[in-house]
This record gives sequence, C-alpha cells and structure tokens, in this order.
Amino acid sequence: MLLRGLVVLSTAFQLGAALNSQYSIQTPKSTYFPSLIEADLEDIVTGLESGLFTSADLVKTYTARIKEVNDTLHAVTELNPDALSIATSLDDLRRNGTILSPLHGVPIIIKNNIATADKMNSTAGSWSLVGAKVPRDSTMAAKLRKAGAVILGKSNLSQWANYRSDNTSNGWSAYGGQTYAAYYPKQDPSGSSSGSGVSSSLGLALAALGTETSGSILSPSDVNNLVGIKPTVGLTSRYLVIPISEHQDTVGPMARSVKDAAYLLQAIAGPDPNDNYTLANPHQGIQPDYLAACNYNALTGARIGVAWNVLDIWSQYTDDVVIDAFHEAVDQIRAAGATIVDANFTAFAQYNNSTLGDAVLNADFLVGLPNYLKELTYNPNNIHNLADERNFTHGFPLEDWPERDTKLWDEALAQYNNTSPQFWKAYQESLYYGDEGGILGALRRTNTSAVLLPTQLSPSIPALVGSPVVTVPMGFYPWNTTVVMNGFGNLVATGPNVPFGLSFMGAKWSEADLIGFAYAYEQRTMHRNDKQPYLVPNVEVGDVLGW
Ligand SMILES: *[C@@H]1O[C@H](CO)[C@@H](O)[C@H](O)[C@H]1NC(C)=O
Ligand SMILES: *[C@@H]1O[C@H](CO)[C@@H](O)[C@H](O)[C@H]1NC(C)=O
Ligand SMILES: *[C@@H]1O[C@H](CO)[C@@H](O)[C@H](O)[C@H]1NC(C)=O
Ligand SMILES: *[C@@H]1O[C@H](CO)[C@@H](O)[C@H](O)[C@H]1NC(C)=O
Ligand SMILES: *[C@@H]1O[C@H](CO)[C@@H](O)[C@H](O)[C@H]1NC(C)=O
Ligand SMILES: *[C@@H]1O[C@H](CO)[C@@H](O)[C@H](O)[C@H]1NC(C)=O
Ligand SMILES: *[C@@H]1O[C@H](CO)[C@@H](O)[C@H](O)[C@H]1NC(C)=O
Ligand SMILES: *[C@@H]1O[C@H](CO)[C@@H](O)[C@H](O)[C@H]1NC(C)=O
Ligand SMILES: *[C@@H]1O[C@H](CO)[C@@H](O)[C@H](O)[C@H]1NC(C)=O
Ligand SMILES: *[C@@H]1O[C@H](CO)[C@@H](O)[C@H](O)[C@H]1NC(C)=O
Ligand SMILES: *[C@@H]1O[C@H](CO)[C@@H](O)[C@H](O)[C@H]1NC(C)=O
Ligand SMILES: CC(=O)N[C@H]1CO[C@H](CO)[C@@H](O)[C@@H]1O
Repeated sequence: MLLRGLVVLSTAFQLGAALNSQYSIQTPKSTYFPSLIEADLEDIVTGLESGLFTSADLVKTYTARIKEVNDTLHAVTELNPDALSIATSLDDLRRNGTILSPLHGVPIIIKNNIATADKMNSTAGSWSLVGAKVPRDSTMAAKLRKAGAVILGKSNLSQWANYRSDNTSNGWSAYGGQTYAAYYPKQDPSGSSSGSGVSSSLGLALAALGTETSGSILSPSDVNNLVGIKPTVGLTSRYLVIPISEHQDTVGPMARSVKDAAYLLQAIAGPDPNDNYTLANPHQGIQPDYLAACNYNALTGARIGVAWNVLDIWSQYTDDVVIDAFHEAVDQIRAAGATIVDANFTAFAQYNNSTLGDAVLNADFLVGLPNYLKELTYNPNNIHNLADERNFTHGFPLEDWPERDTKLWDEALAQYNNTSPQFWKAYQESLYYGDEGGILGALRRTNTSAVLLPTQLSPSIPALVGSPVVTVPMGFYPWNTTVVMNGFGNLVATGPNVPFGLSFMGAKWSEADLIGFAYAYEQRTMHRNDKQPYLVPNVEVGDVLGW
C-alpha cells in the first residue's frame, strides 16, 4: 500500500491557500481496511474477527503512528512496554473463543493522571511523581483491562490538569513538554486532556480517556474535532485518579464518533466502593445501554433548550463563525423533529460577576491531594501535601518555575479546606449558579431533555453541579481566519482550520439521552469529515502486515 512522508505545510500562506481550495489530505486507503484515522470500533472488531489482523498488529501499527508524529506534537508521554505481550495474550484468548467485550484487544490511550500499577508512570505531568508507585490500578484502568482493552500509553496533559498556574500554556507539563494539536501548526490543543485529544483525533489509538473538572474533556474535544463525553460526577470512578476536586472531577471518553465514545463509556461506567460518589448512581445494577441509545431518530419529539443569554453575556468569548454554525445546528436539530425552546441560565449574569473564583476547587485540592498521595506505595520525593508539592516545584528546575508560576496553589494554601465551616457557603453559592440559576433549573423550568450551547461556552456551569455534557464536531474556522496567539504567546489559539463543537447539556445521569441526541445530530451532519489535520501519521495496518 501507499507509504508517504508526513505532509507538513510550512507556512500559513501555503496552508491558507490549500484550505481555500478545499484542500484535503487523502488518507492512505487500503483495499482491505480503512485508515486508522477513520476506522471506528466496529471496523476494528470486524478486522479482528475476520482474522485480517491481530491485536498485536494493531499495537505495532498504533505505536508506529505515535512515533511518527510525537516529535512534532508530543501527545504521548510514554508507551506501555507490556502492550505487545498483553495484546498477544488477548489474541490467544480470542482464538480460544473468549471475547471479553467489544473492546477486546483494542488499544486505548489514557491521560497521565489516571494511575496504573504497571511500568508506566502516573504523574499528572510533574517530576515529583515520576517513579511513584500505586498499590493497584485505578478503577478506570482496571475496568479497561477487564473489558480486554490494551492500555497502549499515557497522554500528555496540561500539568496538574491545569491546576497550578494561569501563567502557562494548555498541553504543557514539565514531564511531558508542550503538546500541539494537528489542525494548524503550533495549534493550542486546549486542555487539560490535551494529549488524549490529539491522540484520539489522529488515530494514535482507537480513542482515549480524559478527565474533567471544568472543561478538560470538552474543550480539547472541541478543538481536536472529537466527540467528548463529560459524564455525571459519580458515573465513572475517580479512585486513583490524581485529583483536583471531589465535587467536580470526572473521567470520560474522547473519540472520533459518538458510537465509539458510547462503547468506551459502557466499559468504564458504574459504581465502585472505592469512590463513594459513584454510589449515588441510580443504576446500581445494570447500567443503561449507551449503544442502544445511538438512535438516528432520538431527536424526534424531543424538547431541546437553548441558553441564549449565555451567548449574549459571553459574546466576547466566541466568534461570529461559531455563532453562525450554532444557529445552523439549532435549525438542523429542529428539522430532525425536536421542539426548540429558550432555556436561559437565570443566574448567569450574577455568576459572571461573582468573586467566587476557585474557592471550591482550592478547598477540595487541599484535602484530595494528600488523600491520593497517602495511597502511594512508593513516594520518591516524599510529597505528602500541597505545601510539599509547591516546595518541590519551586526547587526543581525542570518544573519551569518561576517562568510558570504556582499562583493557584499559592491561593489554595492561603485558603480554608473543604472540612472548614466556610466551605459550605462557597459550595452552596457554586451550586446555585449551576442548579437553580444554571443548567438544572433551566431543564426543570422548560421541561427540556437537553440544552444546547457552542462547546466554547458550555463547560463552566455544568462543572459546578457535576452534570453531564456531550460535545460533537460542529464546524471549523475558515481559511482566512486571523491567527490569534494564546496568552502565554507560544500557541495558535484561533486560526484557519481549527475545529469547534456543539454541546448537549443534560440532567445528572442522563448520558443515554444525550448520547442519543448527539448521535442523531452527528449522523445528519458528519462535520468531523469536513476538514483534515495538517499533519497525519501514515503507517497503517497494511504496512505492518506487508499488504
Ligand atoms: C516523544 O517525543 C519525545 C521528544 O522527541 C521523546 O523524548 C519521547 O520518548 C517520545 N515518546 C514516545 C512515546 O515516543
Ligand atoms: C486455550 O484453550 C486450550 C484448550 O482448552 C487451553 O489448553 C489453553 O490454555 C487455552 N489458552 C488460553 C490462553 O486460554
Ligand atoms: C517511568 O519513569 C522512570 C523514571 O524516570 C523511567 O525509567 C521509565 O522508563 C518510565 N516508564 C515508562 C514506561 O516510560
Ligand atoms: C467517602 O469515601 C472517603 C474516602 O474513601 C471517606 O473518607 C469518606 O468517609 C466517605 N464518605 C462517606 C459519606 O461515606
Ligand atoms: C433568553 O435570553 C435571550 C437573550 O438574552 C432573550 O432574548 C430571551 O427573551 C430570553 N428568553 C426567555 C424565555 O426569557
Ligand atoms: C461579565 O464579567 C465581566 C468581568 O468579569 C464584565 O466586564 C462584564 O460586564 C460582565 N458581563 C455582564 C453581562 O455582566
Ligand atoms: C454585572 O456587572 C456589570 C458591570 O460590570 C453590571 O452592568 C451588571 O448589572 C452586573 N450584573 C449583575 C447581575 O450583577
Ligand atoms: C483542613 O483544615 C483544618 C482546619 O480548618 C485542619 O485541621 C485540617 O488538618 C485540614 N485538612 C487537611 C487535609 O489539610
Ligand atoms: C524544599 O525543597 C528542597 C529541595 O528543593 C528541600 O531541600 C527542602 O527540604 C524542602 N523543604 C521542605 C520544608 O520540604
Ligand atoms: C507570565 O510569565 C511571563 C514570563 O515570565 C511574564 O512576562 C508575565 O508577566 C507573567 N504574567 C503574569 C500574569 O504573571
Ligand atoms: C473570509 O472570506 C469570506 C468569504 O469566503 C468572507 O465573507 C469573510 O469576510 C472573510 N473573513 C475575513 C476575516 O477576512
Ligand atoms: C516522557 C516523554 O516522552 N517526554 C517527552 C515529551 O516531549 C518532550 C518534548 O516536548 C520531551 O522533551 C520529553 O522527553
């Protein structure tokens, strides 16, 4: 089959001209199998079941793809040295007729704050945790393995899930370097699940897991042309995930299609005695069938809201091209049979003016970090709490301090923690903006099943109450978009060809409904295919097998 060098367009002018002429890179096509940037889980399963390739072949191919783009994009911080032998064992099981789940033998990448008890490091991107050992796998890693998935590697992230400094760049960690997204040279990958977004988007694995406290799955899915599911807090276990906030943290899939994201969610959802927030899950026995939820007609007869006042109040945080695409999406959802109603967030102006800041996250981190560190069976730098961590970061040159400060920690260390009486007031104010004055109140008052916003504006309110959001590709910035750099000055925050998405926000535990709506919208629009990254890996299964 076709082997080609990397297609890298060196100047913005060339890129602009190329995009203007409907430029699209032809992904290598095999007579036998679609390119791994396009293949979905069902394609992969067909390939495995028909004996076209093995799981070991997939591991070799994805590894080669990671190596092709890693020097430019730094999306993957480390590979699992045991991935090939794990895949070989899963191939043996398959030959014997044992199939653990649809993910059997399928490579998945996970964010570097989801701990594994194997040869890989679990660092949140900090040198302080390189070499640290956990007593067992995180529940997320254990569930992936139980489903037969191959944990192929760990992805780079905004360090500490973006909870250290405002004076830094998305996708940068001291341990992993700077991640870039692939739709424009030096593109801001957003964060904090930056490497998960880039890996999934380019087919460096079937898909990836990210984590979200406020926007960290949704936002990198937005700019990497992905479907991202930010589950209800408590749907997926946070046990042995390096925390920020017990009230807001959640783990979810980032995939190239709604169905693939649904398959992954099916594997990782469910109660876990080691994370008592998961015991609030109303489905304690059998979980909803997220695959069956992928219904082309899901929007027919649905009542769907739009939080127009959020668009008005935050108009400076988005662009006309996104607003125009959003109006078109609302029309398409109406045309798919939904009734569209206003569903404003009544306290949004008050939220926008509030001085609450990070009070809840600060208070949670002060307690959650020591609780995580307590679990370590080897703690190479004797870090036991946030004060130790700040001291380490200030004293370790690779941590890039003071160039990148520790302002968020400085604030947290000056604040009360979540066992303090003061915490309750801040937490109740936060809940008000998310519940009665935010998404949950809007859903109740308007009797809607979901509320829509451009993903650029969707994460912050659902974050406050731990409610779910699904984002789906909605469009791209056009070729003549003016390049705007990020605040730190090293990344292209907005530019030609940069993707953006549409968010479906729902009530707690309503993931199955949101997946249905997202699928119905995705299948009618398929915006993911409108444009291609400027940089794509070329190695395909056929190259490894000599087709
Ligand atoms: C990624 O690239 C960096 C820099 O070139 C390299 O140090 C690292 O080993 C690579 N990681 C993988 C997983 O290939
Ligand atoms: C496969 O089945 C054979 C025969 O039952 C058994 O000897 C072998 O151990 C099995 N292999 C695995 C990997 O389960
Ligand atoms: C984990 O970190 C250690 C210490 O730096 C390193 O030797 C090892 O290679 C890392 N593991 C992987 C899988 O990269
Ligand atoms: C929840 O779990 C944490 C950690 O295991 C524990 O400290 C806490 O007491 C539990 N809370 C409740 C209400 O069970
Ligand atoms: C929702 O907000 C928009 C924009 O701020 C406003 O025009 C509209 O009247 C509001 N709808 C309702 C039902 O209050
Ligand atoms: C939102 O907050 C910003 C400052 O934080 C303020 O400049 C702006 O006027 C506020 N918008 C509204 C509509 O209140
Ligand atoms: C928010 O602040 C702006 C000015 O900064 C003011 O015009 C507006 O009335 C305030 N809104 C609320 C709801 O407090
Ligand atoms: C939380 O703050 C209280 C004092 O308000 C203190 O006694 C307790 O040790 C703190 N907990 C942690 C984990 O720092
Ligand atoms: C702070 O870090 C330095 C190394 O940078 C170490 O020598 C010192 O013991 C640490 N201090 C505390 C209080 O942990
Ligand atoms: C961020 O760091 C840069 C480089 O050290 C510095 O020039 C800038 O003033 C800092 N900005 C803030 C807001 O601290
Ligand atoms: C980009 O081109 C379109 C026509 O293709 C035009 O409507 C739009 O104003 C242009 N935008 C900029 C920023 O030049
Ligand atoms: C662990 C790892 O592979 N880190 C690499 C990530 O990318 C940076 C470059 O930005 C390298 O310097 C690191 O070695």
